[in-house]
Formats: sequence, C-alpha cells, structure tokens
Amino acid sequence: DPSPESTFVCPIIIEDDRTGLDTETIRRALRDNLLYIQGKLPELASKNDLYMALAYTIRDRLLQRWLTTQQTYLKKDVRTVCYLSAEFLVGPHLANNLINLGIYEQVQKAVSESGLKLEELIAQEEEPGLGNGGLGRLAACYLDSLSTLEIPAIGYGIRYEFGIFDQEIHDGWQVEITDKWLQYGNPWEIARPEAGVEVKFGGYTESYTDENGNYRSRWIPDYVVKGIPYDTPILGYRVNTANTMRLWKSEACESFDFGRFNRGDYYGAVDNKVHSENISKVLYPNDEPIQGKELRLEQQYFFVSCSLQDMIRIHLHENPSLNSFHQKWSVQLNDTHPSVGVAELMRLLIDVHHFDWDKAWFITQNTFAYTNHTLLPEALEKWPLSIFGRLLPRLMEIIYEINHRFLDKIRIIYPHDDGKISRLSIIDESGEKYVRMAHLACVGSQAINGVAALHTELLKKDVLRNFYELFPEKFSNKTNGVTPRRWIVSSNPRLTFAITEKIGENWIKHLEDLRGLENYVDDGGFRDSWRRIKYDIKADLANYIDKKVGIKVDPSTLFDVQVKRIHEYKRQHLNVLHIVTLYHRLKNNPNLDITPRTFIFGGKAAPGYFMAKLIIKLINSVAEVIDNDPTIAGRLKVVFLPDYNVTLGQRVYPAADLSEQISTAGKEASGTGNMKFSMNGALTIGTLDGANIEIREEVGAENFFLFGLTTEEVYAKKAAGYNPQEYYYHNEELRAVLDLIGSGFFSRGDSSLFRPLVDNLIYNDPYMLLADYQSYIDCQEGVGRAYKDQEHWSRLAILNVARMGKFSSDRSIRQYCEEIWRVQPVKIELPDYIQANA
Ligand code: GPV
Repeated sequence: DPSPESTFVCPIIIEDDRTGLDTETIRRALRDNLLYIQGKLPELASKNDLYMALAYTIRDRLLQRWLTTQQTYLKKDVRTVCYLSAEFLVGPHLANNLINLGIYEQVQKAVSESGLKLEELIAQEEEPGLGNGGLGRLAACYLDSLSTLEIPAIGYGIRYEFGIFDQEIHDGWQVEITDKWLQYGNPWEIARPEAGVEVKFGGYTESYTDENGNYRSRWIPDYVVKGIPYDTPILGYRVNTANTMRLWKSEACESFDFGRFNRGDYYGAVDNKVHSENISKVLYPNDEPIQGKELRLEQQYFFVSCSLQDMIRIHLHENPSLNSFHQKWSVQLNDTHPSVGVAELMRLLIDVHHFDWDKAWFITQNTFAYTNHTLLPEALEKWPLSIFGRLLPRLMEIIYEINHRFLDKIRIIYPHDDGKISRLSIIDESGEKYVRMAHLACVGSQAINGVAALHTELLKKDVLRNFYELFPEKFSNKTNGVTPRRWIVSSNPRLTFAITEKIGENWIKHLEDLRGLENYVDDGGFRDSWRRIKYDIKADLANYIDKKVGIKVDPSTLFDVQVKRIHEYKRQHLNVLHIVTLYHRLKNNPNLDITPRTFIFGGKAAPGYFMAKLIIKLINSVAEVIDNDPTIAGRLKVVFLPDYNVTLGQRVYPAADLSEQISTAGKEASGTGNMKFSMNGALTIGTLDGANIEIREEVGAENFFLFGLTTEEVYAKKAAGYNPQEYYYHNEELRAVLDLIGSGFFSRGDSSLFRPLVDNLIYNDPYMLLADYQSYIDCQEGVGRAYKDQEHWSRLAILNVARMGKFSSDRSIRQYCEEIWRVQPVKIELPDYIQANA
C-alpha cells in the first residue's frame, strides 16, 4: 500500500524539461540532452556535442506544436497545400527556430554557462544543401510563409544523401567536394518507416478484364523501390503552426536477395539494394538547364509517386472515397520537375482505385497547378521517349492517351492547322521524339503562373504562347518573395534592432510596415547609426574574408557584390569587364580619382559547364593581379568567396552596398537575391529584367541604378542580326579591356587560357555583354559618384529598405492562397500545459 505521503492529492506543477521556454528550464534540458542523447559529460563535450544537445532541446519544443498542428488538421478535415519540389534549400534550422519560437535571448543565456556563445553553436550546424539556387531557396521561403500564415501545408521532396557539392578553389579553379551533410546525424528530422510506400520502375504493361468485366491495365515492373519519409517540422513565426517538410529516401524492398546469395552471387545479391539506394543518393548539381539523365527521371518519378500515394493514404483515412480528392488537396508543381505527377495521379486513380478516365481527369486537372521558373528555351525539360517509355511504361501509355484526347479537342478549335497541333502536342515529334514536360504540366493543371510580372508576360507572349491562347484564364503572375525572418531578422540582427527601435516589430510579419522608416530618412542621427551599423557588418565580413581567403579589405570601401550561381546569362563576366576597365584606367592614370571598391563574388558553377568554370578562373586571376598591384594601392580589391551557400548568403547580403543584378533583359525569370540585398539596405545596379523591374517600381527610379537594353531592344537587336564585333571595333576602351584579358595579362602570359571566353564575346556574345557594356560602365560611374556623398547614399539605402514590403514571401503566399489554392488559415491551439511562445 502506498504511504499517505506518496499519494498526490493534486498534480505537482513542474516546468516540463521538454517544453519549458524559460532560461532555467532550457539550461537544465541542455545538460540533460548532453548526457542522455550525446552521452557526454559537460567537461568532455565538443562544440558539436553542445550543438546537438541544443538542437534536440529545441526540437523537443517543436514537437508539441507539430503534433498538435497535424492533429488539428486531421480533426478539422482541412484543405491542404502540397508543394512538390525536387529541391528545398532550407538552410540551417537552429537560429530560425529560436527566432520563430521567440526564445533567442533565453537560449543565449542558457548556453552561456557552457563557456560558449550561442552564435558559435549556431555556426556549428551543417546546412542541408538540398537545392541548387533560387528555385530551391524559393521553396524554403514558401514553407516558412505557409506556416507563418497558418496554412495547412506539406512540402514534399527528396532526401538526398549528398546535397549540392562543397566548392573549393584551387589555383583559381573550382573543385567539387562531396557534401556529407548527414555524417554527424540530422537532429531536425524524424524517420517514419511505418509510412513507407512502394514505387515501380521498368517492365511492361498488360491489359486484362476484371471480375466485373471491365477492361483494365496493369503494370508488371522490373523492380520496385521503397520510399521512406523523413519529416522535418517547419515552425511559423510566433504562431503554433508547425507544418511538415516530408522528404523521401529510397531503399530496397528486400535489401538482400538470399536466393542469389545461396547461389554464391554475393555482388548480385546486393545489386538491387545498391540500385534502389542510388535514387536518392545525390542532387543533380545543374541549375538551369537540367541534364537528361535517366537517374534524374527516376528521382522525379520516385518522389512524386511517393507523395501522391501519401496524400491518397491520408485522404482515405478521413474520407470514404477519392471523389473529393481535389477539394482537399491543392498540389503545386515547382517547375516541371514533378510534372510526371499529372500522369501518376491518373494512374493511381484509374489502375489502383478504378476510376473511369473522365472522372480521374477531372480530379487531376483540378488538383494541380504549375509554376514556371525560366525563360531559357534550353532549360525547358524534355525526356526522350526511349528513356521515358523504358523506365515508366504505364505512364507513357497514360501520357499518350492524355495527349490524344487533348489534341482531339485542339483539332476542333484549330481545324486544318497541323502546325498548331505539333506545337501544342505533349510529344515533340520534330526529330528524336520527346515528352515535353511543360506541356504535360499545362494540360494537367488548373493554373499556370510565372514568378515576376515581366516573366509572366513573356510566358504568355512567347514560351507558352500557344497554351495562353487556348486557356488564358489559367494564367496569372505570382511575383516571388523572400522570408524576412531568415533574410533580415536572423541574418541581420543589428539592422533588425535599429528598425524595431523606430517602428516596433510588426514589420517582421507585415513587411509593408517598413514604410514607417520613411519618416526617419531626414533624421541625421538615424542615418548616422544606419551607417555605423553597415560599417560594423562590413568589418565582420572583412574579418571573414581575411580568415577564409587571406585578403585584407577595407570596410570603408564600396562593397560591390554579385552572389548567385555562375551562368553566362547572369553575366558575372560583364562585372569583370567593369573591374578590368577601372584597372586599365588606373594603370594609364595612377592619380585618377575613383571611389575605392571591394568587388565580392560568390557562386557555384555546374561541374560540366565549361564556360562558367572559366568565368570563376577569370575572376580569381583578375583578383590576383589587381590585389597585388602596388599602383592600385588598395583602391580596387577583388574577392571570390568560395562555397557560396545559404549560410554565406546570410553573411554577405547585410554587408553589401551595391547589389549586382545584371542579367540580359528577358533572361532572369525573377531573381530573389535582388530582394535580399535591397531589404538589407544595398542599392541595386540592374537591368530591366525579372523582379528588378518591380523593385525599381517600388523603391523609385531615383533610388535604383538602371542600365542596359530592354527586352524589346534585345529581341530587336537579335532580329536585326546582332554583331558584337561592331562594339569591339568601335569602342576603344572595351577593345583594350578584352585585349588585355585575351593577351594573357591575367594568366601569366598564357594567351590561350581565356581565349574561348573572349572569342565567344567578340564573335558570338549570345547574352549581349558588348551591347550593354558602355551603358553599364557609365551607370557604374554614377554609382561611384553617389557613394562619395555618404549622407545622400544613406537616404537612398533607407528608402530602399522602407519600400521593400512587397517582396515578403508572405505576400506571395497570400496571393497563391487566394488566387490558386483557395485555402484558408487554420488556427492551432496548444493544450494548456504547454507554455506558449514568449
Ligand atoms: I528552371 N531557377 C533556378 O534557380 N533553377 C532552375 O532550375 C530554374 C529556375 C530560378 C530562376 O533562375 C530565378 O530567376 C528565379 O528567381 C528562381 O528560380 C525562383 O523562381
């Protein structure tokens, strides 16, 4: 019998070590996790042990919010957005979760007893590099906003074992190193093997008549792979909503073939396991255009099939049938990478759930929506029929049937117009036959959107013209946005504090409120502190640069920054032409009065993209000569920062004075780095391309450095037979600059090294650098002059920040919710015993 003393007459209230948000409880939980998860005594713990213990401490605080969110969704039978994306470039989780939970300060104090700073533990996190660039990062910003806006959502993707490669620079050249982001474990994910699903590949199809006399198809595959979901909670800012990012890992169904093993074929016995696990092994490191490799198609079909099967399972748990599927799920295709989903949902509805074609098609068309992210014709995804049909025979049949029915309708609208038919067809039959994935996405979706106003207009006029003619009502624009939680609050705490001191903290959730800063542009004291903050951040970056690449840069110089994937259309080499122009001028006139600048570059090149890799080598070669030339006396410095990624972006954007957004007009769909710079008080030098146009509209033409041809002028020049040689021969300075590069001056006398690059500009110049050169140089002179007047520059910078409200991803997501997904917020109430956010 229990003694009277041990009988609880009422529950004892203790702070739960897994949920409490005060400093003391977090401190206790941290020590506890260090011992019981890391198995370390405090005095023997490494920095990484402490990071892991802290990560688990924070994950504990997410779990109640996450489970409550999922339970609420099930109970309320909500409509859910599924964002299908081959890439999610989420960046490190720890700092973001602290900010969104509102416990940054408490954790800072709790950590201090370890003798380490919270910032050091935050820096310990290995970022999940599960994306290439803008497209993957956009998906991550959208997950943040979906949770912050309390929208039921799931991000479905692939759990690559190796993400985007780490970049090292050896002798000026890019070297790719395998990204082993999982090697010390990932505390933010939870595997759900019980929710695994199977995916078929290869083999053949056959028709049969079922017990009711219905004519059906079945797919006899060559092999079957299992998908295991790994879930990561995505918490919104100061709300209880924690949505799920569900990434699929591929595994073998039977990891070991005993039949083969018994026959003595050990390697054959593990073959199947090796092949199955290969599917989610590595991210393809090409930005646009993608590479047509079979494994890439396997990846796409793998994650899309897993995700659709998952939705169907969840749906049937709550609903008697799939008749209402499209009412409960809105599935967004992030570019065409997941567009095989259109055919896969048809297959699941018809072959597995025995729907008839028309009903299945109605559900499918009302489920999907498609976002296009590119204007480069070579980046439009297409798969050779030979590969597609061999790997996915049943999907091939379904796509033929979709196309057949689609073209039958088209023939009625455009009788006797065979050109139209072949231009609209999902199958490209002009040479080797291909499946055109954008056509499949357009035909199978209820909505189609571009990612900036100009981009959407060009889609309608050009890339998807024939589809726009057919169904104009499906098209709309959704200008990209970025999350201010990561791209201002987390990356730029000093600016966050300065803004919040003046206008309160509402702007973090309602970025339009930054307008309030306009009241302070005339406040000299505010401008002073604005400049001091920028200087301090630049000094931090200068320290980082010295540590990483051993170059000393002066924080009082103009920091002129271009960070993004290396691509000819993004024109990093135009930036180099400007640098060499200034260098050439200083060599001819050493006393020339110029605004001292530090040029900072960062970005990865696709490993197979020769010209992009040569551009990296050029930047580093020019850097070496200029940085070591005593006549320059520090007035120009050039730095290439290796391994540009989300973490480095968070360091660089806040430190920039000038943002380089210099793509050929009509080539950059939107850009999102342009937004991150401007939000952090950099001014933009840019062309009328992508979202630059809308940024300029918002901040005002007088606060933006514009140069270059417009899209119309680019088209007209091309049509008139663009000849770059005319610019080369008629512009003396340009010729001197190109000749200097071509001569071997920057390559120790080797005049062959940069020849392909220089010749490509003089004789071909597909991205019209030479046509834009003079306009760019002149515009940069204006930048230099403007920077000399620091009071003036500060005004422009403050106005840039004040007017960036439109470019929050919260605005973008609200528009998707209202105009495409038709979903509503769902409030999440925590049980009483969980401490609410601070
Ligand atoms: I397609 N984008 C990308 O990063 N990778 C791709 O494969 C494709 C597009 C980018 C565009 O280049 C940017 O202009 C755009 O801002 C971004 O996608 C997000 O929409």
